[in-house]
Amino acid sequence: MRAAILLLVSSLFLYGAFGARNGHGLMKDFYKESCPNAEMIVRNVTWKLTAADQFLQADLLRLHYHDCFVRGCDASILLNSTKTSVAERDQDLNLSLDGFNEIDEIKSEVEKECPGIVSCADILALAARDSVSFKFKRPMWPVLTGRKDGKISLASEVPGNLPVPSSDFKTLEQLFGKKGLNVNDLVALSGAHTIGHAHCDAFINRLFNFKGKGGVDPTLDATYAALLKKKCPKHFKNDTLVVMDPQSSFIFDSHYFKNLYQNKGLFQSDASLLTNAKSAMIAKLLQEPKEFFSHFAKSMKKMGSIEVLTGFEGEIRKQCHFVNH
Ligand code: HEM
Ligand SMILES: *[C@@H]1O[C@H](CO)[C@@H](O)[C@H](O)[C@H]1NC(C)=O
Ligand SMILES: *[C@@H]1O[C@H](CO)[C@@H](O)[C@H](O)[C@H]1NC(C)=O
Ligand SMILES: *[C@@H]1O[C@H](CO)[C@@H](O)[C@H](O)[C@H]1NC(C)=O
Ligand SMILES: CC(=O)N[C@H]1CO[C@H](CO)[C@@H](O)[C@@H]1O
Repeated sequence: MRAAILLLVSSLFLYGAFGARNGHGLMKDFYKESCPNAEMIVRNVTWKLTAADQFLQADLLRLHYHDCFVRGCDASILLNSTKTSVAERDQDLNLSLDGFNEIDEIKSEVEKECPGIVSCADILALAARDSVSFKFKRPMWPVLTGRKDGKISLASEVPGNLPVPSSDFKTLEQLFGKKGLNVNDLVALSGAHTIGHAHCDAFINRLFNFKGKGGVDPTLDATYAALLKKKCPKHFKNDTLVVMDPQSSFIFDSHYFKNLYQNKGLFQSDASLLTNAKSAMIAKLLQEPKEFFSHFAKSMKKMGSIEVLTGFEGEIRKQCHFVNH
């Protein structure tokens, strides 16, 4: 008895200390027997949708990231608010999330072939990978499967788990650390900002009255800052979109890190990667496309394993927006 308690205590300790829950029970091609075409259906539908909408790869990649950082990769980001509880996706920070309808479309194609077998969390992880991979016609990172869907989604769990764009390096390091991700992962995954767009409110604090001193963030390139001010004046329109990687915002490449080194990282969180010697060194290395792709792949595999539900945990949702009855 005493030994059992000791074992329990020490394994709890190990779990806590090393985030051992991350990825337990995931495997390659989990649906090989139960739904052999699942991954191909997800890929085919995702590619069709991506061909029709060049914004989709960024939408899905971001959705997967937001899912994983709050309550693990359990598709909690896809759940709608209910009468009694406000869901993650309806937290202020998240109002700009998109891609939900596309996930529904992919899910319904998979359900046609194998009802009740493939989780929304796996579909989201696969679709994010496949959408970014569309132009390359090969998978840009490995996605293990076997995730189950969670039943809880709380807006109140977003702050403190998801970094905000004004986060400094220490905060980012800490928030990523809580998820079992290190500085290598932080830098590589920040490279996701090589695609996509942002709203003015995410960086307006850098343009006017930065830290209450009345001016522009001195770490932001002055010419670029002037351009941003034109797009996002003090009284900006809340639907203005700004590209995050100016020359190639639809192209998944290592250009983000070149921009970063020209002091054109859009958010303080981006710029902060140059404020630490180690992360700055990694960011320099990742300017090289080959290095970026291989680091990104490794880190995405880790991110996709954060606090996953597997085995008898969770459920396979019938509809990604709602828990089963
Ligand atoms: C390091 C901490 C991070 C912060 C503070 C951050 C913050 C943000 C913010 C503020 C936006 C703009 C949202 C908007 O205004 O509409 C954004 C966009 C985006 N983020 Fe991040 N992010 C971080 C890490 C990541 C990671 C790890 C990924 C994925 C692996 C990611 C993927 C994206 C993508 C693809 C977009 C573009 C979305 C679109 O165009 O629809 N971000 N991020
Ligand atoms: C997916 O697309 C490929 C290429 O177009 C096709 O050969 C294959 O039959 C499709 N598979 C499924 C399951 O939709
Ligand atoms: C879920 O909520 C979103 C945003 O409030 C809404 O647009 C959507 O129609 C809802 N989805 C379903 C299936 O009810
Ligand atoms: C943007 O501003 C308009 C007009 O002020 C408002 O009606 C709308 O709800 C805002 N949209 C968001 C997403 O905040
Ligand atoms: C649409 C939009 O951007 N909504 C909110 C997103 O998060 C920021 C930061 O918390 C809010 O200021 C926005 O109102």
